Amino acid sequence: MDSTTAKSQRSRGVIERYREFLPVSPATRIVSLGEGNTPLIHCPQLSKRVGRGCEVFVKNEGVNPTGSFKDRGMTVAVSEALEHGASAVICASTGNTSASASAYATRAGISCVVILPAGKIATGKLLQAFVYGAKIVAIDGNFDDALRIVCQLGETGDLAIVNSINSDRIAGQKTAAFEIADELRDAPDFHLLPVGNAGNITAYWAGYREYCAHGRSTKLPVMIGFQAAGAAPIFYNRIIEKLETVASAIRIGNPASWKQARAAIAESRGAIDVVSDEEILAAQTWLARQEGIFVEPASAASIAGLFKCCDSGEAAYSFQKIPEESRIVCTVTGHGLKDPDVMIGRMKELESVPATVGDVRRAIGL
Ligand code: AN7
Repeated sequence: MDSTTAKSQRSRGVIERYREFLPVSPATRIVSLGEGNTPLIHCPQLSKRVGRGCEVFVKNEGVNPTGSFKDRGMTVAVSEALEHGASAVICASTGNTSASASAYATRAGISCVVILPAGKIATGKLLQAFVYGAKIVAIDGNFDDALRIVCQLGETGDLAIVNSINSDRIAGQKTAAFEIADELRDAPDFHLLPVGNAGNITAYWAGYREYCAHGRSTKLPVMIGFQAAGAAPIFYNRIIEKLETVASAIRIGNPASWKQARAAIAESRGAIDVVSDEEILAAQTWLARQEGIFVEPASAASIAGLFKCCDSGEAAYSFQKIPEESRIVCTVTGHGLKDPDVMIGRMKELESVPATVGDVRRAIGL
């Protein structure tokens, strides 16, 4: 590789792009897979659905190196872990954190341990941890049990926790807010996103505030978070032990960043709301078929949430009187191919036809 190629590779990734806002020093060896700089997609069909001249954009985090937003925080967390002498990282996960941690640990040349709720990890995500070579431990419990165990194991000299209780993770994830404000030349008016452990809503709000404080944007968005109805501790204001949702990524009953999420919602005059599994799956299909964006079920919670704000008198935040020409950003957090089982179940068995132009014409209906 010549030095120009090496340099252009190093210049990709969120740390290179937003170094001044991140907790890294000139001496930090950056562990990156070229995360961030994800598309902010203008969505005409979603905009029409909101009406009143509003514009809706989807921030497609599914195109990050391991297929989810977690990579933004992981580049910072693993780079810092390495700098502090860690020889391994550990995390609890509903799937995406473990996929990301496994990849970045490998990239750093250190090992990775992931603690997962048995039977509750989407196929593609479990496969990622396996292929990247993590040590995988499945427990008879949910994500909250896994995180409790990780916290009890604790940090030792050479084992670093890379869940979002690690502030480096939140710091890295703030860069999504920076990218949005840079691209729109200001913060949006509304920001909608799914909420599980509540690290991401915390990170976005911190990012928007920091950018505004530095004069890089002039306003702050209203933050609206969506939980799955069967896993909605923040909405119901109590720890949920019996969790039930098709959106396995956000199957979390006792979020680590609960207080910070509440603060983000209160300070931005936003809201937390719930969407049903049925609404989530309908939104997932709608987004794929109307806008060409295939996201995992948990990610479709932000789109289901947008529909609820538009249509339902029972929404925690109504768009019925939304100011005209508002700009709305929905984050979709993970790629659809990670968690395909429900949609595979809905796909009809394909029947083949003879390999002739005539038969194919008939099959198409020409
Ligand atoms: C696709 O991977 O918690 O509210 O362990 O994978 O910041 O937790 C994943 C969470 C939304 C929720 N969408 O974000 C994990 C994990 C997707 C996710 C969330 C997750 P947070």
